[in-house]
Amino acid sequence: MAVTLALFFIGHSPHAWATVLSRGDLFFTGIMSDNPDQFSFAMTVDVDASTEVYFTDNGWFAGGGFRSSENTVRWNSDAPITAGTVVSIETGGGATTGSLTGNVPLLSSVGDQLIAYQSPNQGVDVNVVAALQNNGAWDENATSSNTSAQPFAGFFSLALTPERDNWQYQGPREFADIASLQAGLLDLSNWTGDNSRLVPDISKLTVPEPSSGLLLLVASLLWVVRIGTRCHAQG
Ligand SMILES: [Ca+2]
Ligand SMILES: [Ca+2]
Ligand SMILES: [Ca+2]
Repeated sequence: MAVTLALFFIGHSPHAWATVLSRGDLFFTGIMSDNPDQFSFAMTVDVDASTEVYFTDNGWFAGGGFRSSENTVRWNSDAPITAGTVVSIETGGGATTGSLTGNVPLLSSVGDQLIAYQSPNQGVDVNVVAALQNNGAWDENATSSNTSAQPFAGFFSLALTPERDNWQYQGPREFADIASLQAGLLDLSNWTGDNSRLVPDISKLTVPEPSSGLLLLVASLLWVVRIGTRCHAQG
């Protein structure tokens, strides 16, 4: 019965284990608009198998929603992936980790953007998790394939300034904590921009394990409860 039920849920919930990402869980680490077009991203959390993220080079309208003339590809993790893994997606070359469905963005050397989002209902509802623009500051609106408004205000959307064909994160790859990892990836001084194509660096970013101090505290509390129970039984 249990096996039958498990099979039922596997058959009817293909995304039962998919990780829901928030802003701050995914960051771009490179964008190359000189052939072959390529971009890379990393996640700061472990993700489950069947985690899906859409990537598009469509711009974002000031009033919300995407322009629609460019490409969108859906990436699937296929298997669990540990935090800090860098995934590279190349036009015609596929993904270094996971698999792709749809059309990989064709990135323009006179300005483009990449927006990452999740959509449990295949594009109807859109939860933007990260955005990158290689066209200088975010534009007031998406009025061409080269322009985009900032999809959401604040920390997790990065405008690479000035406009360059290719940009890559070249800062530290080891961090003391998640906050410094996030800050490092969004610090423009850690990025290199060039109108000649750069060699992508997709080596892993080291993200700290969950606090060992917290695990120690839980273990200590369990020990205290156990001793307390024993004393009570003996008393
Ligand atoms: Ca290109
Ligand atoms: Ca250019
Ligand atoms: Ca575009």
